[in-house]
Amino acid sequence: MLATQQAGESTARRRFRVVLVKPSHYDDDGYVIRWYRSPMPANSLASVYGLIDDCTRRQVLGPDVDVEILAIDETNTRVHTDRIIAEMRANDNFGFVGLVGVQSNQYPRALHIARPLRAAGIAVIVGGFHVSGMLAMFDSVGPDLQEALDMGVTLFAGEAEGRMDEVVRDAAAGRLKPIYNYIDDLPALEDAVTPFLPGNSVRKTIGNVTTFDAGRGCPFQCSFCTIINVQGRKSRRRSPDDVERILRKNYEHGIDRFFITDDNFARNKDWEPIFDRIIKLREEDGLDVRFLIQVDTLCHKIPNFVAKAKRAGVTRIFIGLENINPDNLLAAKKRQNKITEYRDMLLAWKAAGIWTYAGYILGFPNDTPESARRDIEIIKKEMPLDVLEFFFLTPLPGSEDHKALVSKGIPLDPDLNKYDLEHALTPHPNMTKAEWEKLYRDAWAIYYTPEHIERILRRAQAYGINILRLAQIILWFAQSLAIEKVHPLQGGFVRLKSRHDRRPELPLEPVWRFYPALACEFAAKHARVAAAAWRIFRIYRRVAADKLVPYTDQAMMPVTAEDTQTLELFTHNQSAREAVDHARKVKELTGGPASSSFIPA
Ligand code: B12
Ligand code: SF4
Repeated sequence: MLATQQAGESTARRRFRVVLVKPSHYDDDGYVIRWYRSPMPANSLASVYGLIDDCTRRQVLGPDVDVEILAIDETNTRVHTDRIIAEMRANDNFGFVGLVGVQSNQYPRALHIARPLRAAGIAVIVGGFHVSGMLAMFDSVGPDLQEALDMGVTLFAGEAEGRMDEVVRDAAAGRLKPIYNYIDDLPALEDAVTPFLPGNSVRKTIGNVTTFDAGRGCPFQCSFCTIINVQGRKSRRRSPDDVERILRKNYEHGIDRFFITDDNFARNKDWEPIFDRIIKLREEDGLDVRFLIQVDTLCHKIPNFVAKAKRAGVTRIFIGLENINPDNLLAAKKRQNKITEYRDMLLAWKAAGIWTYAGYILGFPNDTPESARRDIEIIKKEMPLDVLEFFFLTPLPGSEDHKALVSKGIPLDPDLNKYDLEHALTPHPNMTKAEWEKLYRDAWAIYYTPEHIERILRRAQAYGINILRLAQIILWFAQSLAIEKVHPLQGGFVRLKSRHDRRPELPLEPVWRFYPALACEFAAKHARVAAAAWRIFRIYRRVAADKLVPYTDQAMMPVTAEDTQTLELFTHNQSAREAVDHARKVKELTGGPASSSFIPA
């Protein structure tokens, strides 16, 4: 975990200590969410580590200063502020603590980590989506950013590529500014320093997977999205050479599975040269690398995109499906999501033998508990999707929705810890808060029934997908909320809790209560996981035994003109019917592929 700047011989050598912490956040009982193993290394942490490591190698503090970097991901490692203070003190506080990639839900935890450090006189810098999102959308700092400034914490908004030298030098000279704001000056990423984390950090994650961003920015305008306001709408990307460097470096260390974190890789302007380079690495140089990428619902219309993704080793895609009600999509300015394209798109990926994950947002203005339940049933029956995950519609700081609500003075939940897409935070026109929360809990159970899990596995087997691996992922997604009470994306392997790592607003539980409760919880959870795993394994065995029996169902049927009359996806409400009419008109006017192939002209 230590990167040391090697410099020439000198008796007056100094050591500049940088401690990078990627904070976690608190669960609903107030305990820090931490695991024995988290699913994968954090790209934000790797990016910032890589940038400081680069400063180190270029000796930006001069040849007489060694720079040590320690990276801590709180989702898999306990943050001991007392130890950080002791080590910094032993070094005359020559260094800083960077709170890295801090999301809104992690901001309260980040400030709790910062407070004792600041009291000990240690320089602290906080960066990430909360600071960037707030400074992107508002002219003045709100109360939460002000709280950090009052503590003497430095805020960093925007991206650090090309800016880290200044920050490191200012920190070393003891003259950090209160705010570094680069939000309106986003750096190019070609030849930018690539993300990197040392082996000790990576080993605290499950398996041989890591993350990197091949690009940033998305051209669309979804009103709930923070990315476009923080990372912009223009595609900025790493070069194919950069991507090859990242892949080779990881491959040498046994890491061959990657989550490319671009929010929309289909709109990375260099998706094709990047895929071409990866195809070369796989087909000519023998690197068996595989990928999960995020794409939009029109990606299948980009010539060659799906075919090259397949050859480049993409085995899974994540799609922001969000909703099947066109009124809701329109309300969220998600105009690129056309329900008339959904089946075409999913079938294109399926034909390539690629798994599909999709996100579904609950709580759009037209949703009611009944309509959302019906929509999930329609998806199960008519769309060949593997993994579906649910979120609350959330006004995330940095989004247009958040800004609009704040400007209108609509009451928002003041607890940033809840801005994790897993809480109901605003009043809803058609649901009480309790109904909305119940809908969120029910949605997982409605989708992941034993019958539907069997159907997903049968479909996958028919498309030649590895169903044992898929069954494991289904176990994770189906049980995470029920057993661990967190979204699967926040999950990990074996939950760890420390009595002292509780929100300061909540009381410290006595030893006699905390530890017995923890032991019971541990035993009960693992019994439930074992039972759920056994149930899913039995389904898997049943499906695997029928390997040679042909399987098909409604969702797998090729798209036809009759679909518009027969499928509930297109007939379940007025706005769905109107979307079909609209697609038909576009096809008549353009005579071409502006809408789905199944709409008769
Ligand atoms: C990959 C990813 C994940 C992965 C994480 C994998 C991984 N470990 O990397 C997974 C799928 C697990 C995940 C989960 C979640 N995520 Co996420 N995720 C992302 C995504 C797509 C990319 C993150 C990234 O790598 N960005 C690129 C880095 C380089 O950017 P950055 O973090 O801003 O860092 C730069 C600057 O901010 C600055 N900087 C940052 N820190 C520091 C520190 C210092 C000292 C300095 C000088 C500079 C600096 O320099 C960096 C380099 O330029 C982002 C969207 C996005 N485009 O960023 C969402 C995003 C960060 N996630 C988000 C959310 C809400 C979540 C979840 C809460 C969802 C859920 N309920 O499960 C969980 C939380 C889990 C957790 N413990 O973090 C939101 C946060 C929004 C907000 N305002 O808070 C985002 C923005 C997406 C969205 N919906 O808007 N996520
Ligand atoms: S498609 Fe995704 S990344 Fe792009 S604007 Fe919409 S939500 Fe944001």
